[in-house]
Amino acid sequence: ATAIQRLDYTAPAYWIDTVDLTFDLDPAKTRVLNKMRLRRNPDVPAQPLRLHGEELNLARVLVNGAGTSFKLEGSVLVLENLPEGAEPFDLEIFTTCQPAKNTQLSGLYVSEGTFFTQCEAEGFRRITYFLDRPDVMATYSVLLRADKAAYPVLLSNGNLVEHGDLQDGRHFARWADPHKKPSYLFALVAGKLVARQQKITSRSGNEHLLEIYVRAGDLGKTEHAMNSLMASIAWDEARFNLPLDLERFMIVATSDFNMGAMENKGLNVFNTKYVLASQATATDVDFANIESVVGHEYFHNWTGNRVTCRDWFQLSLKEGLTVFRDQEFSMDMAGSPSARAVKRIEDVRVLRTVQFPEDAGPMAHPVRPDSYVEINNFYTVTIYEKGAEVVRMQHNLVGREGFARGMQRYFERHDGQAVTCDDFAQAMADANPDSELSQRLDQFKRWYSQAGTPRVRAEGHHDAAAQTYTLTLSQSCAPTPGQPDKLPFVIPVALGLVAPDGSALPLQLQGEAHATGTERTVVLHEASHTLVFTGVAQPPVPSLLRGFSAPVILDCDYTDEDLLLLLAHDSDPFNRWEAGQRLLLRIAIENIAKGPYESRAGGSFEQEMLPPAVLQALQGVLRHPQLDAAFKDLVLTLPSETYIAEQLPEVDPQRVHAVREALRLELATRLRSDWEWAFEAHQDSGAYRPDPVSAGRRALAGTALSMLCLAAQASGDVIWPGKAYQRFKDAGNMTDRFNALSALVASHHALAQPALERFHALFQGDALVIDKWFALQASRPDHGGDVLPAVRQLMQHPDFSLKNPNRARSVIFSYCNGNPGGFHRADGAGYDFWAEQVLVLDALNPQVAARLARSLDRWRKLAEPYRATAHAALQRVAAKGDGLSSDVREVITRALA
Ligand code: B3K
Ligand code: ZN
Repeated sequence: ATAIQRLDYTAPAYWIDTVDLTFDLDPAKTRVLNKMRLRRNPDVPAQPLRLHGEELNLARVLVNGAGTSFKLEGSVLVLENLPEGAEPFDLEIFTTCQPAKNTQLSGLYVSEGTFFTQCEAEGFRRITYFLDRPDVMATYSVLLRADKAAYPVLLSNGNLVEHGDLQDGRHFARWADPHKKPSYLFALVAGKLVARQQKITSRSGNEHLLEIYVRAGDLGKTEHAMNSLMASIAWDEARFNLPLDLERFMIVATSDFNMGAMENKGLNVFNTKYVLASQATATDVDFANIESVVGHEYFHNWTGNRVTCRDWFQLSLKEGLTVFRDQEFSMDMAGSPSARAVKRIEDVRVLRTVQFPEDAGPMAHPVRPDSYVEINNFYTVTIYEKGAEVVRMQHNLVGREGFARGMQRYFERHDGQAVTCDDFAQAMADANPDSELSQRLDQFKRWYSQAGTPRVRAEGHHDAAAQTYTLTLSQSCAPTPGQPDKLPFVIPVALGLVAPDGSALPLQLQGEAHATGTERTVVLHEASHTLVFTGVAQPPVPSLLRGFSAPVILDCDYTDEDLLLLLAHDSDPFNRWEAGQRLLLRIAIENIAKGPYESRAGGSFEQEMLPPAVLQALQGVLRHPQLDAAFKDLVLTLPSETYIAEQLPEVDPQRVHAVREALRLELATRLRSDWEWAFEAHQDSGAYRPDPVSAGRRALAGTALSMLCLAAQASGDVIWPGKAYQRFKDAGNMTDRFNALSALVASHHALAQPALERFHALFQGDALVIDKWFALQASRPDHGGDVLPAVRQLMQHPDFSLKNPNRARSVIFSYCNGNPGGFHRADGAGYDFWAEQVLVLDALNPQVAARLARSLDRWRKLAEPYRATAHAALQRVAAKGDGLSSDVREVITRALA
């Protein structure tokens, strides 16, 4: 497979105006008749038509009703003798495919007896020969025929125009989609499903039918998804003036799905994980994820479907923008400023623990990549989450109203088109001509073209005599593969100054007539820039990058006292949390540097690591009368092993694990009575509701319980594990039940085993809950290498299956990606397991295998012996050579490059 280059883009040589598809659905052999109306693109030199196809059996090709000559060049169908001139012509292609054998879950496949499709990015070519590229937009009509008893429900995009019975127990349905669309948005579903239906009237007075299709027993778990869908529709109309443009909007859930969900026009297909929820089976986090994913897919209806991508290099045009929209939706739904801040912290945590490492590793790529081998490898946190940050910076530079104007301009210009990231930024700038975005647009667009995480260094100096505070901000960005030199970015830095007494200082820059406000955004666009604040009597502590105003790493030589001041007083909740994280990170790093823990007495940390002032500050947050429970929970959660590891030049993962575990234990024991208080004070008696406030209370109570079990395990106390077991048995909702189970499992208490058995018996047959059961065991804190054998054991369990992506992820990914202490073993056995699983999965499902292949991205940072064994494992996978999918090969090749 050769790399595709962004700059090689050329317009298609043909346009496809209409597509008329007839499916005779049969799991073993489905027949597909594809009648298209095409015309030559007059702007492109005349050339043969080259259609993509994959794993298809070609039976017939007709041009204007007559047979024609054709060639197959690998997977490409080449037609040379097409009618000349500008007149449209008809092309009819008849193929068959084998959905039951499709384990890749791309194209047309069968899941639990029901047909589903997944076409993004290049799955449509596994259904029929086509110009399978997003800039070819056509009008589709689809006729589905199938056995009526086995497949009573027949769905495709758009409106149902006709349906009825056929001979031999078969029936049919004809669907017509009024909107032009690229092939990646095509979908069909056929099987035994039932629907929750909801009629709504939009603000403009139009009626719509909303439907959520699931398996018969799951109907009771669709209420939250339906509420989320209605809320999404109302939100997009209210905030962006974007209405639902369909009479009928359907969501269908399947338990076999490669990712979260898919925004097919009018027929979204979802992983059951992001649809099904009930108080008894889903956690608060599940409820929140459902709201966010339902929103995300719905928002694609405008940002992605009405305006789509010209080519796949522009993927972030729709993904970054739609993630930004779903983040804003969740924040608006959360309501209070502090609940918004909690959501922001959670989003930034994902960005920094997953995207920053990606941007510093072998798979680093710009938000708009320049080349790829396999596009499926580029559905990354960089395209999605960093892309959303790039949109968020534009939002912050033009303001909320200005951003809404820019969106309006974007749709006025590009509705119905396939466009580029440049087009979006241009519309945003043009709608806000006086903004800093418009003035520095070309430079701002480096966020799309340059990979890597910029670092901003801040240095402050207080001059007591002059009463000035001088702050110098400078930026740099390390080289990434293929990009040795970086030019300066446009970096909005939201900042304030905190006085020693904790108050916010009014801000006045030298040359300004008077002070205005206590917070402002400085736009750093040079390599270095110096600000002089006047009227500053005492040395302040700068609060920088408030709300995480840009996706950068901030280096600032804060003292512990500075950080304690910010943790106690910063008016910006994000930076308040950040100050606490910096303190904890610093303590972790210092102790990691102190040398191998094995060499210390008894292999344990006898010395206390948390200075009294830090402990007191954390206690102050925990006991604070005003702060939200959700925020407290975030402050009291240590930086993850992955995040700590990223800050180190060379990583000994076992040392990181040992130090973090020891810190957790110390936090548990030294704040024991505070945790007891926290647990008791956050018990809810009322009816279960997954809103952010009560979810936050449950989260904090859950953390408290796990701390108390941890402390109990160290002291031999039996009260708290007993309480946890009781809570596990009696809990009225999955959040409390699962938190209690996790507390027992994570503390390695003897009650964990009976609790796990009971849990399994209770939820047998509920796949999503059984996934949690597997994941919990594969991600539990490692003790002396005990997780890997447990993982191998779990894979022997009758409920385990490699073919179901959710189940494979719950065990293998939870271990390889979610459990650094268990995975990075000095004997290399974790890496051996990884190599084994990548190879086995690759034969079944390359997309899932390629995700797993990313677990060793950061192997070069590892200390010996980890580095050498990881390298050997990578080479073992690479040795498969042509036996690998192009997906896995691209990831491994980059890792070894
Ligand atoms: N657009 C899909 C992702 C498709 C992934 C293809 N490998 C889901 C989403 O981002 O909404
Ligand atoms: Zn998306």
